[in-house]
Amino acid sequence: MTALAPPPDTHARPDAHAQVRAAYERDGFAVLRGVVDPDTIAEASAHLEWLTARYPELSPEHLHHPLMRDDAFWTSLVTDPRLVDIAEGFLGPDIACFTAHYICKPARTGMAVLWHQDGAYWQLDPMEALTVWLAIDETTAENGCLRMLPGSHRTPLQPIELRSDVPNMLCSSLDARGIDPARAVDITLRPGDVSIHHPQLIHGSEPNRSPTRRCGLDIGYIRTSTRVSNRELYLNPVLVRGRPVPGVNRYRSWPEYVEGSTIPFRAREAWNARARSMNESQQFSGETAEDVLVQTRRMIERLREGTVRT
Ligand SMILES: O=C(O)CCC(=O)C(=O)O
Repeated sequence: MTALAPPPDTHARPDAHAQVRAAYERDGFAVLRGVVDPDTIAEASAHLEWLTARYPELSPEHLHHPLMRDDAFWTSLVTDPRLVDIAEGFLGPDIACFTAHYICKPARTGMAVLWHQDGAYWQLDPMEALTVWLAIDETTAENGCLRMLPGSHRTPLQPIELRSDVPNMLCSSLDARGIDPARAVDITLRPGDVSIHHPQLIHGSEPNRSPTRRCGLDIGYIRTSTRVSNRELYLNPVLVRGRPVPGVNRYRSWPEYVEGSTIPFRAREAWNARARSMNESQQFSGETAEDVLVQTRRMIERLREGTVRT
């Protein structure tokens, strides 16, 4: 399926950052190997199973961030310094997370994600953002790994078209008539690897045709100077590092671990100390009390209607 050479790999080498940067600037994406340790990935996998058992009415491709609004494990993952360091390399020292969701494609039935540019679904001003995709499972061409079109990040944002002719997670795509799929690169990852991409990069993924699950955590980081305007769709973002810019966004506090509100992860006590210290150092706003399932269903409904940008 893949015609081009695989994406450049980077490990924790002294020149890794320069290589990642060069790949990102040239292609609009890059791959970083072995970013997150196996024990944390095993916890993320347990978290995913916990969420799917808790919300059996949701398709596992749609485990969106409202479900994890008050979830200490999830917040510990999106604020994990190994991931935030990557974001800092592109966005600078003041960073927030405005969205993150597990995209889990079950064996044999997992849906495709049609060609799209992330920025077309976001209302960010300015569009200073980076997508960080953390592999929870191994990803392969057979199980529906990400596919990127190198250099397509230089394409302006294209309109979204509703698509119901094939099962697909976003219920939409850009006009794909000019796209040659043979030019796409398969992003094959091991658990704990990360791929990053630009908000204008054209990418997608095939259905899962394999006997194994394919899951990743798809995280959107922004500079704190970027305003998140789509208030019906996004919650108050999470400040993950540095300082907020006054008057731009309101941030929600870091949730402490409470039994039953997430999985009992190993670092929960250290996390609670970190969360308390963060919450004391900032003036965070309270989050809406709306039911998390209602918020999630609204997100899915708006994807179906194609009203994600209004
Ligand atoms: O996980 C997938 O297959 C698609 C993810 C995606 O489109 C994204 O990270 O922007």
